[in-house]
Amino acid sequence: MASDLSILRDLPLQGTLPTNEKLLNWLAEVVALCRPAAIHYCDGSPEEQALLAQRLLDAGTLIRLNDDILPNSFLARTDPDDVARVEDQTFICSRDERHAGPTNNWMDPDQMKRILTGLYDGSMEGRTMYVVPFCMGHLEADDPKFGVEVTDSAYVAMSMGVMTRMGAEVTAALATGVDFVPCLHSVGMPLTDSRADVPWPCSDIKYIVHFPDERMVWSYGSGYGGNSLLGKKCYALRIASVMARDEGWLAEHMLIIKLTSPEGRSYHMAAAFPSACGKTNLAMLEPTIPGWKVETIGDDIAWLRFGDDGRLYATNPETGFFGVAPGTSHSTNPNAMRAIEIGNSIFTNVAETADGGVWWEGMTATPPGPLTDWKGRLWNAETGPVGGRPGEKAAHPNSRFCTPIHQAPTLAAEYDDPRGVPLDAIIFGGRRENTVPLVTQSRDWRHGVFMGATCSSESTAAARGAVGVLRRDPMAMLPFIGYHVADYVQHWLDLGERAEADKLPSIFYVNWFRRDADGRFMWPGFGENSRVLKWIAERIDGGGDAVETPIGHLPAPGALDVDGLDITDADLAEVTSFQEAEWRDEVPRIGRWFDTFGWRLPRGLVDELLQLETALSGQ
Ligand code: GTP
Ligand code: SPV
Ligand code: MN
Repeated sequence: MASDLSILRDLPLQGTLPTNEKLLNWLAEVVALCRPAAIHYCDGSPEEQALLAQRLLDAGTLIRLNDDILPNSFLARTDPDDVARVEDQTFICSRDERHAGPTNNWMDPDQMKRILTGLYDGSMEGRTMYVVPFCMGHLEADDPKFGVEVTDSAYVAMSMGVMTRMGAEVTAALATGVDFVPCLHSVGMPLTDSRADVPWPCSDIKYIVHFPDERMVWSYGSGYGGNSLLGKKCYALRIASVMARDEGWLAEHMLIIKLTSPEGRSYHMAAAFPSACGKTNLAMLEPTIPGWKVETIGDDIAWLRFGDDGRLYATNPETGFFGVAPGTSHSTNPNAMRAIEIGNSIFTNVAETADGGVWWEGMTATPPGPLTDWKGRLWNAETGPVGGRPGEKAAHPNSRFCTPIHQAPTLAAEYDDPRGVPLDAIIFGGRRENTVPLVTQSRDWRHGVFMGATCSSESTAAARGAVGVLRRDPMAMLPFIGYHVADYVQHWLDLGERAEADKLPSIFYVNWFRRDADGRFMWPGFGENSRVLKWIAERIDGGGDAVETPIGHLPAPGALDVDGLDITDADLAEVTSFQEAEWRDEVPRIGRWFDTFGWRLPRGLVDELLQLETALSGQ
């Protein structure tokens, strides 16, 4: 049904409306439903970013940081209940419930639309509706993936300007009639009857909803990160994973790096670790071993497609970092600190120093004097927040920096190549205090897919809920697969079957997080992880000594370069070894995990589990 477009012309408009008919009709529908007071069609210019910042400063959403310390940078403090992704309120509303599978929340799409239409009714009253045209990946890609986010949050519009290719170039492409994914977002706090605004508007009711059959996203009630920057997890992972299933590629929660050896040989690697488990850190790693170099291509999302040469190529669809702040320091991730210090960043829920800088736990051993904590309270290291509980952290554990990727001193030239980079290795990882060794190489693609499918991690602050609870996180995609988990793993297996085996990347499994009896991390991690990357590179070239175990190939004693590393022989032996007793406990846990897949459980996974059981019983 054609909408009445006059409803668009009747509103105050900043910018120029596009000519794409589907877009105009959709905007008219949204305006009729949400009833915003004005429309701002974004052009993505620096002037516009400055204007959005000014509006957010006026509204009290942003605080300007000290220009001498962090030029053109801002701090947002969210509502204390809007600090992370809300997985319990995230839905995959496929027409058929079976397509959402056992790992996603599902509701009938019509029923969900009725609920959300009720919530969106007048939800933008008194607010400006921002129309954000964006492209995930390069505009010059073979098959550029366009989206338009409509949002009543200037913070979201501004952040999308950092995280995506946003604005006039996309509008020009839309004018040629290309399709796009409609992404509707409202914070769910209308300013009805001139009700006063608050610095961080949001709603107690939150829904992050995907309609995979229609390729559409509706988000309501949250202004935070993955809940509201809809190009990121909602489009580039959940919707894109469905596109990828249908089109024969992979949309993954992976970083991408280029590793170069002292001899000048380069390797491209993609690594999937669950949220807050080290992707940004590995993506910007500063090697501790002489002569090795890591360059950054992506830190959170990778799209993998086969090239004409039969190899698997990886691109990063994003243009910014939305990185975990706590733990980021000049010693753990100096390149992230350098990127941040250039400025042009939006910080969310970090602490503020007395001179208008930022601070978070782990940045320095002690804070530089009293702070304002993420809730806006005076805070000092001895007593914690004034009026709060002692021991409360100054920065929220999921506080983040949003920074343009071009500011990374490690950015690889290949980042700008629309074809991406051919992968030599895929690395899976998780946060496990035991069981999983520092690094394991799979025997082949199917075994590697088994490693990915059984990947597990102790939960982090990146999602609302308990922290430190062990859960399976297949390919680090548990919260991001837009369809049935069994079909997703089968898709991985099928791609391997169809490819030429010698052209596929080798698959590895890493764990930086093994702990000793005192709870201390036994592996020093961060820049020292370059030692593991070196062994992986050697393995790719057919070198690097390994021992074969029931779980795959582990570095042989002495194979890992530990020259100058501060670790005891006992700790090194423990983190790099196959712990038989722990794996005897692990196998039934994997069995129970596979039980949840139901009858769609891929045969390849069953065979791998049986093979592991047999190998263990022969030990
Ligand atoms: P998302 O953006 O949520 O997807 O997370 P991410 O995978 O990019 O995680 P990130 O690199 O931001 O790391 C999360 C936390 O893990 C930070 O507090 C890091 O300091 C910490 N971390 C990263 N790498 C290591 C490591 O090698 N060892 C240890 N002990 N901690 C690490
Ligand atoms: C994650 O949680 O994996 C993130 C942060 O990268 S968010 O964008 O909020 O999803
Ligand atoms: Mn992530």
